Amino acid sequence: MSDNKIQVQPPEKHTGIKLTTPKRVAGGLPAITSSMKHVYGEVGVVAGTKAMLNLNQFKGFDCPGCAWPDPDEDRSIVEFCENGAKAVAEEATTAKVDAEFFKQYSVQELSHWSDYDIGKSGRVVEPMIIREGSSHYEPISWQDAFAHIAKKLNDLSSPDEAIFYTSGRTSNEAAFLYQLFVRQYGTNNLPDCSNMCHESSGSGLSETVGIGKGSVKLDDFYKAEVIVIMGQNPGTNHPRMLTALQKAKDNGAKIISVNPLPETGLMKFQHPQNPLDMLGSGTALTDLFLQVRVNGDVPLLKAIMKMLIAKDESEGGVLDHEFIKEQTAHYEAFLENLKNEDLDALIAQTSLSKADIEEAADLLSSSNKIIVCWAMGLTQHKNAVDNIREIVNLLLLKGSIGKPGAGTCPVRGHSNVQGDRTVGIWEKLVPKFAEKLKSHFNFEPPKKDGYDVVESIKAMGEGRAKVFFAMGGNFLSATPDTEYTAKALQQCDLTVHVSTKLNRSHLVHGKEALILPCLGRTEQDKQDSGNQFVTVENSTGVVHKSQGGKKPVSEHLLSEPKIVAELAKATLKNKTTVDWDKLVANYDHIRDAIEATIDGFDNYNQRVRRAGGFYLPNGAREGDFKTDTGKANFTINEVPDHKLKNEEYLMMTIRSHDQYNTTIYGLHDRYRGIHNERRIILMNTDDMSAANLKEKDIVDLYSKYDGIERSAKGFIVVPYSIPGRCVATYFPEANPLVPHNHYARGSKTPISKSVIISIKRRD
Ligand SMILES: Nc1nc2c(c(=O)[nH]1)N[C@H]1C(S)=C(S)[C@@H](COP(=O)(O)OP(=O)(O)OC[C@H]3O[C@@H](n4cnc5c(=O)[nH]c(N)nc54)[C@H](O)[C@@H]3O)O[C@H]1N2
Ligand SMILES: Nc1nc2c(c(=O)[nH]1)N[C@H]1C(S)=C(S)[C@@H](COP(=O)(O)OP(=O)(O)OC[C@H]3O[C@@H](n4cnc5c(=O)[nH]c(N)nc54)[C@H](O)[C@@H]3O)O[C@H]1N2
Ligand SMILES: [Mo]
Repeated sequence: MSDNKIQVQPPEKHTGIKLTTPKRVAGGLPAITSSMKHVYGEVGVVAGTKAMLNLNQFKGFDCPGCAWPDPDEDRSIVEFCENGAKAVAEEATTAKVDAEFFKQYSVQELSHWSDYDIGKSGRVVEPMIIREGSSHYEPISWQDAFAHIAKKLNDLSSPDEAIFYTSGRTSNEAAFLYQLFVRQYGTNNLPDCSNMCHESSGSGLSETVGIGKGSVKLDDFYKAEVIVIMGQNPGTNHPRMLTALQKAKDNGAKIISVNPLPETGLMKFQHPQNPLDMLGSGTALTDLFLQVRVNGDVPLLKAIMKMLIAKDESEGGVLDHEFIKEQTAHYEAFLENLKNEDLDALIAQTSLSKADIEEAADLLSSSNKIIVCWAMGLTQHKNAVDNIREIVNLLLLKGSIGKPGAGTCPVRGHSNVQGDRTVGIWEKLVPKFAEKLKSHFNFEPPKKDGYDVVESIKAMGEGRAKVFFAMGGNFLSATPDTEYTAKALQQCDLTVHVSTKLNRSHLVHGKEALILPCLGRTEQDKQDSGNQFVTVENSTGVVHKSQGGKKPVSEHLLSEPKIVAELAKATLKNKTTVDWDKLVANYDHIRDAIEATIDGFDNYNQRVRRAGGFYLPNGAREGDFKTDTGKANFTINEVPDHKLKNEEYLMMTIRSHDQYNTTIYGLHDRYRGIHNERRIILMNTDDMSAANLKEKDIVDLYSKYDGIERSAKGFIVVPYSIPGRCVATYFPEANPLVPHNHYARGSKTPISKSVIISIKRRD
């Protein structure tokens, strides 16, 4: 029996590491075998095939994997990927977490399981409660669960003592109802996973081009001349993007990849659903790989822009002067600042050679249709917002925004993270939306900004917040500073999770805790008026339908909108001005309410019933920049300086090929050649020799911010191609090292991709 403390981080157990040479080609037959193993292993052959054929088809459900767009028309019969298959298998599993399960295992015992084993335990199939002082969850009826939560909420001395988190799988309908309930209850405490994800993109883009979303459509990829992919590992995290990149290449586009790691998917790709492609050795996707050091992107972009400007001055024809003059602001100040930067000093900050950067500048100088894509490698640093603003500077110099084949593409994570924000999940309440809510629903929404993720952690840690409610997600393991966040959650009077599956946040809980089990994407959702569908928004601003066809895994599950409506009724009673029963009986009514309160949803119910859905308006896409100047803004951004001491390294926390955020599908990082182990640290071989470390040595990791030493122990050293003084570990194992009070300027996203750490070998 393990010790009797609750284990708040993934336990320090080793699972038998095996290393192979990293893969050169992504996709291909191994991707098919791997998906099939996951689906058929979890759900059986017939159910598995049916589920897969429904995925991302016009009439089926939206893949719960990522937010990459589907083709507007002509979808192939199997528009899914290996990791989408794993996401479906994870949800469609036939294993069940029920009253018997919780009777058998105490929370303390479960907390010593690995995240992989916790996930494998199956779907939660009935509402559960753990009462104060108890060691086990026990069943509770839905009615009692809602009454219990309502009482706690109503007993608080202020609604601001409650926090309502959202993860990004929640549909538009559920998210809209949820924020409506929370605002009628009286707070804007609506942190979401976006705070840890693309918040920096939203901040950087809103300020510079007037909309916090990307400007490109899928079709723009097929018209682009150069596609730059920065800080993103699409082979693992957005595999369907590789198909688009392959098509872009067939049309003549060049691809530049900017990444500290030579990620397999970016290098070569075999389309797993294209038999002809399987015979060859795959398409080489990347034309130019820039192995930048961690957080070296601002100096790299500045160096490229300096080269472009110099070339324009000597030869002409490189910059789009007409665009700059007509459509942008603050160019002169930007130019002056950039001219004062020293090129060699910039290059030295990137760990790249001058020749490599010149090659990038050459590719860019001769093209006018450029798309820049990015993901977490850019958004999770102290200067993350600067990263995004610097990308915009580059695109503006080239006039590469607001026209076909060009623009910004922050590739979103969770399948509806973008939609949740569109329909009002935000700790800030935009005045125009507040007015619409007020006039449509006849109540006074709270004005004060609420807590985002890091402020929520602090508020709970300092006893200012006492009830934590989560619509999906795994707050404990996804947020930084695991030990601190665990204490913060444990201090709460009540923690509640609306979840499909068990995770560590259910085990590291408040004085009391509830799990409210909900339907998943793949399942039928039947309400009073009949079967319902929900809607979601992808990375390119397309709103479309999603409808599951599977029989729910248990008759006790409720849909997320139903859970919100029942909780709202129990909490607000006759104080509410909303007819919750009507809204939830037929989701068309929720969509009507969205249409009435949020721009861009005209004829929502009609348009979303068309195959493929509809595009939301996007000013930047049309060259209409809704900023403070009415133009696209150039900005000035500092070069970061981490001042690493001798024994220090810059650590990025990344995803393996076998996980979905905190959900661990398996223990293999197939493309990187790391098998059967997650507690690893990727290191450059020169750094290893300098630190006297060998392959497979076991080390403890420490970070020190604000005088506090944080640690994560028992990581196995893996030699890898990565720039000097940079290291990589997996999230969530390394989250205890990420300080909660260090975050991006302007977006408050935790610095999960540039944590300064030291490494000590175990003797
Ligand atoms: N299968 C699967 N799919 C997913 C997810 C998943 O966990 N599994 N998660 C979903 C979510 S929520 C999200 S947000 C996305 C995440 O998608 P990604 O952003 O691709 O995920 P990460 O693994 O965090 O990868 C970050 C990449 O950035 C690189 N990088 C790190 N630091 C830097 C830097 O300073 N500069 C540059 N240029 N590169 C850097 C890393 O080497 C890595 O390749 O994927 C979504 N899709
Ligand atoms: N160190 C480090 N930390 C990070 C990151 C990083 O790169 N490095 N990435 C950050 C990013 S980009 C993100 S988006 C966050 C992710 O943060 P979260 O979104 O909070 O975490 P997930 O692991 O995606 O949540 C998984 C849980 O969601 C529940 N779930 C799954 N499907 C459904 C559903 O349909 N409905 C409901 N109600 N519940 C469901 C299941 O119980 C599952 O256990 O993590 C962030 N944390
Ligand atoms: Mo994310």
